[in-house]
Amino acid sequence: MGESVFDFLKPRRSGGGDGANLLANGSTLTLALYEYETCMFCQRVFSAIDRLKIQVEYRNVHQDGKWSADLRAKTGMSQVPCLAWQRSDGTAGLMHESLDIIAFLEREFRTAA
Ligand SMILES: N[C@@H](CCC(=O)N[C@@H](CS)C(=O)NCC(=O)O)C(=O)O
Repeated sequence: MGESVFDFLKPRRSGGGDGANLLANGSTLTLALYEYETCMFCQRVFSAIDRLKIQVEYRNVHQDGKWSADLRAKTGMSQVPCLAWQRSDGTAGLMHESLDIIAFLEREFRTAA
């Protein structure tokens, strides 16, 4: 999508990249967030990502039909935000609900800094 004069309305974003985060114990936690910009529940997750300074791969379901199809196939729902997480020990999961996602991120990263 190109730049717009309304870009100043978009929430500030940090993170990005491949979503890989090195934890204090040496393991890796890789994160991807199914989202879209104007979803207020997504915005509070964006704020937590910014505050915790973590890496998250963004999967915008409005910009790329691949991600909306992927979300529906994996969860049977189209609700965002949805966090996909994967640990280097092979465990993985998917999580809906912005407040649950923020609590998960705070648990994982509050002590990592
Ligand atoms: N309680 C949820 C609400 C999420 C929600 O309502 N998301 C809306 C977008 S703002 C959505 O995905 N609606 C479409 C759907 O549920 O299929 C949360 O806090 O994450």
